[in-house]
Amino acid sequence: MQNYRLLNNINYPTDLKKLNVEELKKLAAELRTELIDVVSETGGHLGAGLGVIELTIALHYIFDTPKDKLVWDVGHQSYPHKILTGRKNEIRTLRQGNGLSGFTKRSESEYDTFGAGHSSTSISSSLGIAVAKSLSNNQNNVVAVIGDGSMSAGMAYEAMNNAGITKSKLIVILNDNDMSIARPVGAMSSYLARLLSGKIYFGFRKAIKLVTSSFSEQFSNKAHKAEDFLKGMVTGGTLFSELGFYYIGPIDGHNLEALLPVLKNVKNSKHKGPILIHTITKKGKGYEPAEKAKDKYHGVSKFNIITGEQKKSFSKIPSFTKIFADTLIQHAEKDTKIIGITAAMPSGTGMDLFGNKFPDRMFDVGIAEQHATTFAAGLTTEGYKPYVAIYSTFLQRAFDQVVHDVAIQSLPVRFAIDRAGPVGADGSTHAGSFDIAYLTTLPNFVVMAASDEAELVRMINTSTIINNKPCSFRYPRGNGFGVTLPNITEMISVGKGRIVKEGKNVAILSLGARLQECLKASELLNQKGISVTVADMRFAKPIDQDLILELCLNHEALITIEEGSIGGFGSHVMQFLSNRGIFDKGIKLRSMILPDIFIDQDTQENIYKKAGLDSISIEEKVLEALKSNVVLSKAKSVS
Ligand SMILES: Cc1ncc(C[n+]2csc(CCOP(=O)(O)OP(=O)(O)O)c2C)c(N)n1
Repeated sequence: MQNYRLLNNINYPTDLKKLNVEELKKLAAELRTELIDVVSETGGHLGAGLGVIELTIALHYIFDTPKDKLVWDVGHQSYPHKILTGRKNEIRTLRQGNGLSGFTKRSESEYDTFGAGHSSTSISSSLGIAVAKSLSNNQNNVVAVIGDGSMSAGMAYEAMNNAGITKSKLIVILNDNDMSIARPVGAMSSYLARLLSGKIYFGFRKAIKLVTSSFSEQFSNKAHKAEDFLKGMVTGGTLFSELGFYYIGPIDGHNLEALLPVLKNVKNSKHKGPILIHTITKKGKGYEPAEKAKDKYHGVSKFNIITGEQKKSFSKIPSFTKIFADTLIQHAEKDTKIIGITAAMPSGTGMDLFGNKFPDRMFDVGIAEQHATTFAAGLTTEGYKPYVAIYSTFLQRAFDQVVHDVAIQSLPVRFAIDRAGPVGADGSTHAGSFDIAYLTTLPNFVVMAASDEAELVRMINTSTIINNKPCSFRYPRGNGFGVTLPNITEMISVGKGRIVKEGKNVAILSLGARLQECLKASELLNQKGISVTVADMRFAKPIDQDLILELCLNHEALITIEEGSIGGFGSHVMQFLSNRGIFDKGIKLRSMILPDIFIDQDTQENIYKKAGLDSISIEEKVLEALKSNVVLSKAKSVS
């Protein structure tokens, strides 16, 4: 850490409280410099944190954290909060193995009131905390900070709808930077923009000084005058007011002189019910390359502070995401019924590329995975072919929509499941661990997993002709393996796997992108005189029963492997074999899956090792399986 005049002496919020406003402003500058310096080394989320520097300082200055509860939505903007709450010296371990999480995490600090990673949970969790405090007559405040992008998700409205009728005091800060990861979309974002239209905002900035001196007293006396005054100035706050919130704003979220008195008054008020403070901030504030960037430096790799240039590991091999987008574009050129859908992740899913080509056929629905799914289901009923491109972890949000709106009606929604399996630095909240398990339980579904980018293309091709039921294909985060891509006419047979390497002793049934590791393991085993068959099973549903039976009959041991939790491909294979009575014949079966724990952030490679899904672990599993039989027969002979 650099030598900072103020920050060096700040370890906890109590240290902040010794400073005056001028010093807080200087501290904000130091904190900003430190944040830029840290993220230039670690990579991670930068723009959002830069936008809440003043807000973070103001909140910890005014409120009595951790007794007063502060809940950050998503948690990607919490790095400055971490620096001010006892984690300054560990901040450079962000997003690394055994280091700090890139999101808020209860086990990491008592200042992290509620863990996050997925968006739009903060109002619900804070309301729960606020109601609990009321029930136990605890007077401490509860503050949720939620971005305008995260306000696009249904959960935020469910929570506001409920908060509006409770008598518990809850403070919600709407951090409005007019950005999600990309530009925010939808009617809510237009509404917020209207609230800001020019003179109201600037008028308020000046007026706030006038208001706040008398505001405190009036506010605590139910604030009639102040409320009327504010409402008169900002008629646009009606939506929140109608929902039962006491609306205050918009306020310049970078102006400590405006923020501090408002927060103080709200803190001290005896208002019963929810209060919404609408702050306006700038994503990337104070760092020119971030302010100028299209995504405002939402998530960055390590970068050069002077130039802002990010140190992206250069690879000639395109990512799975890019190959998905390119392939879908090729199909969409021929088939005008193909539609692309993303839930606020246009660049992450490659849907931005699709949208550039087909602006009328790409829909960014906001952070609304549930809606994305049912919206797609609706499109299919009119003969369209929607592709919902979504990260595995975020599809979890839409499980009921997948079951109720898609699978039960057997509607041909295509799910392109990106970031399947371990994702690395984003940690357990973002790991794509469960999609195989939850999708394969559903009747009607075709569930595919690509072993490499060529297979991904074949699966996309095949999905275009699955017209009477839903299907999904999953692929991992990162670059492909550099294999030659097939033509977009090349299909695969539904429910059929393929043998990649033939052997005699052991069969490894691989589902998805661990195939290369299986092949490596087979080489290692060959050196030990064990001959291995490796199959790329392609389908988790329907499983290739014929191939599985055949491999069972011809091999001493059979190992399944997938980048997913229990309940997935391996479980289905075991279920099938047990029903066929295969266990009675003494075949040695093993399944390799993600372990039954949430694995914290680390490099993808380390996570594979920890999960036991790398080539060495596969080799060990095979040896153990073969040996176990020896142990078993020994035990038998002894008895
Ligand atoms: C359920 C869910 N979907 C998608 C995301 C990916 N995501 C992370 S931050 C973000 C944008 C949030 O925008 P906003 O709340 O305005 O915060 P800002 O980054 O602009 O400060 C998105 C879409 C997520 N975290 N959770």
